[in-house]
Amino acid sequence: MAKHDTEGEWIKGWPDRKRAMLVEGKDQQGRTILARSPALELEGLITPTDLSYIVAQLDMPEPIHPDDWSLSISGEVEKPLELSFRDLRNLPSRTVRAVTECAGNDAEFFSYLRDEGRRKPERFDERDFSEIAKELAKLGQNKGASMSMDIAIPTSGYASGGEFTGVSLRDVLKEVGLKPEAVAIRAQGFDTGKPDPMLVYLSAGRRDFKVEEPGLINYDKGLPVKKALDPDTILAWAHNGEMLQHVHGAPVRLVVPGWSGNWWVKWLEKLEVMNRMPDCYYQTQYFVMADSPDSPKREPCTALGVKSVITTPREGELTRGKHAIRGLAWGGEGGIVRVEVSTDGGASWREATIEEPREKWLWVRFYAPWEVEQPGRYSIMARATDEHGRLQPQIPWNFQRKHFDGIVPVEVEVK
Ligand SMILES: Nc1nc2c(c(=O)[nH]1)N[C@H]1C(S)=C(S)[C@@H](COP(=O)(O)O)O[C@H]1N2
Ligand SMILES: [Mo]
Repeated sequence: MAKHDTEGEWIKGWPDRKRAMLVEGKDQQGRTILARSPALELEGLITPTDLSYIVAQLDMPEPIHPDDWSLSISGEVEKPLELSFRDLRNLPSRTVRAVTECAGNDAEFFSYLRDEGRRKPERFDERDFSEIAKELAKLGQNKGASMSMDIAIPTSGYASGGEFTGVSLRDVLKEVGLKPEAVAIRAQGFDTGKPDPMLVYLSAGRRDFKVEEPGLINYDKGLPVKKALDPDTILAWAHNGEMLQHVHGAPVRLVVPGWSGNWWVKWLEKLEVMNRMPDCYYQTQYFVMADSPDSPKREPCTALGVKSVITTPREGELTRGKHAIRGLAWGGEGGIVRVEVSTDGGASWREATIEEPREKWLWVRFYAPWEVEQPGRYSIMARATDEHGRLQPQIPWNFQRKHFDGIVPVEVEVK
């Protein structure tokens, strides 16, 4: 039995398997502001809430009681509104199952695939956050110095599968009446803070360029009207069958299936309908796609690419005989219709089975049996195709290394 699968604690009187854990990072007040999910080590399709990843870009806000909360909707509308939690819950609800993936998930693999000789990142790395915090602090003290950003901060573990319940944003926008000049909905959270340019430098892996420092801001994003009117774009108050937790944006967050996590604005307090794209920091400075910081062509990161990740076997030694190649696949523009696997480093491919159920915005599980008798080194790969015929990978190298969807070989040695 592989090490990761051995027996763990005794749970309620029965020996249990080793339990997967969230790896958390806390602020000075002890609040969790960052957490990596063990989603790739789990079974099924829905990541338990307590094992879902967490990202807060600004300061973690104080929780607010739903009775003291309201959402204002203003701007290019016929009838501005202020909705209480109760008003919102009096509207028809909708449940959406979707993958939330941070734009920076697996970013290190971009560098790995590009630079030969670079250390391979670990998808199942359980390194302590306090160690990482120390490395980050060291970088922070060296602000201004020209230094290598080549440090091994784990970038994997920022994706989870969840079930979200709320009301379609479209239904709320119907209540207020969009004016024809509406272009974007600026969604604002009640969390505030000063964005640290270090995050942009870290994300780029270099610091020889200037990053705007906007000072104290609220987290906000300007969602284009077309995506805002997709019925699966919802204002969610529930997650995995329970009321939304504070760290995930309670009382109400935006859920934007297919688009990277940064669009899923947490702790919502305001929707402002705009007649132009707003100049949000997390849309024009951070979470942008361009091939270099100086490139005049900068697009906000939107839909995720097409991605598959092998969860078994893991890198290392394997016995001869029967094995199963398994993993998860998902995409930013809808359902996965095909997954292929290779055991010869991509020289030949064969079709994997996509396991049921298959849902448009959620990941699917794939399976391919593999019988191997010949000892030696094997390079196992998977690649997915979505319902629009988009084949993995879709996302080119970009300087902030966002939306990684590349094909990462798993190297095994059959003994
Ligand atoms: N208000 C607010 N919303 C936010 C953020 C934030 O810092 N503030 N972080 C975003 C980012 S970058 C991600 S990846 C997701 C993470 O959602 P989760 O913590 O529920 O997994 O929330 C997004 N929504
Ligand atoms: Mo993110």
